[in-house]
Amino acid sequence: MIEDIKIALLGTTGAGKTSYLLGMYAVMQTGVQGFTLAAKDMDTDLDLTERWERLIAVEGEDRWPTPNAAEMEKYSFNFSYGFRPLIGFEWLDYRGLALSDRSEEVDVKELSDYLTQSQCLFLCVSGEHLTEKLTLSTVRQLKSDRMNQFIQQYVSHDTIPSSNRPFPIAIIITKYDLCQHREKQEIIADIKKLFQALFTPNSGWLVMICPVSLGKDLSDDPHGGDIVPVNVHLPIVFAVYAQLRKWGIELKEKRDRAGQTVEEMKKTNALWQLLKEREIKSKSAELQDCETQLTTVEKNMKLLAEELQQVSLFFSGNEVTADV
Ligand SMILES: Nc1nc2c(ncn2[C@@H]2O[C@H](COP(=O)(O)OP(=O)(O)OP(=O)(O)O)[C@@H](O)[C@H]2O)c(=O)[nH]1
Ligand SMILES: [Mg+2]
Repeated sequence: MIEDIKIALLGTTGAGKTSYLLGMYAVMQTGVQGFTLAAKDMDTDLDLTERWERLIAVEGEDRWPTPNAAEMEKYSFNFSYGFRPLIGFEWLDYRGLALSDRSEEVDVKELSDYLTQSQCLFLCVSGEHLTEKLTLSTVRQLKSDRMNQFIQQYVSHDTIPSSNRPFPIAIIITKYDLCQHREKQEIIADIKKLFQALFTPNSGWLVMICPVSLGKDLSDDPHGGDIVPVNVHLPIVFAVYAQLRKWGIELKEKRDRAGQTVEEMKKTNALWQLLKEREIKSKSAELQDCETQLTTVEKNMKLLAEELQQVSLFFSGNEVTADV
């Protein structure tokens, strides 16, 4: 099992971060294609479920979560296939206003620390500000410039992404019900303008653009319509896929190195080989081990990639499809 991945979510206040977390958890608790999510802590599980039930059952303003207060809420989840844990991850929910605050505020500091340690980033942009063609005020409403600044400052600080070390970012268009009257391609073009740096050649960013919504009819009345989550599982599937992909690249490099060493050892004379027998054996075992792990990684990647066929994926600015 791989170490836990940290996912950071950037989005201004009201972008729908907490609502998204609740919806995503509810859907993934039941599972999609055998993939499930469970909070590592049983009480957290109950808490998230209760808050979700309120969102479905209650009508009016009260159904929605209250805006986050200054303290950070950290969640730990297990992502499993057929109840076999594949990967664990950590999720931070915080008050979106922190995006606009000065860096000496405690939670701004905590957020930036978390960002430097994250392996995957989710950007939340709300569909309520994408109902018409992009203007200058869109940038202000979404705080997209602020998000770009956070990415530059903290995310690509220690880990500059590259072709061999891609960094995954999911741009989540929350409340998509509010802008779905527009052509999807038009919205994607707007997103690419807002976050230009993430779509530049050779930059190493692996970017998914994913519309999500908690309901189809909420556009008429967000306090009265039925809650029917759409696409909420895809960003998580993407995060796990990207992590396995990265792990696959590392395993291949390790395998190739071990393979080369074994080849070289076998080229030496017989006496030397006899002396080095144990070393050759252990290297061969390492090689075998890499192959086995790689097979498992690729099998899981294939399952996840199937789910990702319907979303727009870009690597260093080029549109790509999820493959193994
Ligand atoms: N139409 C529609 N409205 C939504 C949807 N999801 C959330 N909302 C609305 O967006 C509001 C804000 O959502 P939150 O999840 O509290 O936003 P947040 O990003 O957590 O905000 P902070 O905690 O202040 O950072 C909610 O009160 C709802 O009115 C959705 O899928 N569709
Ligand atoms: Mg919130």
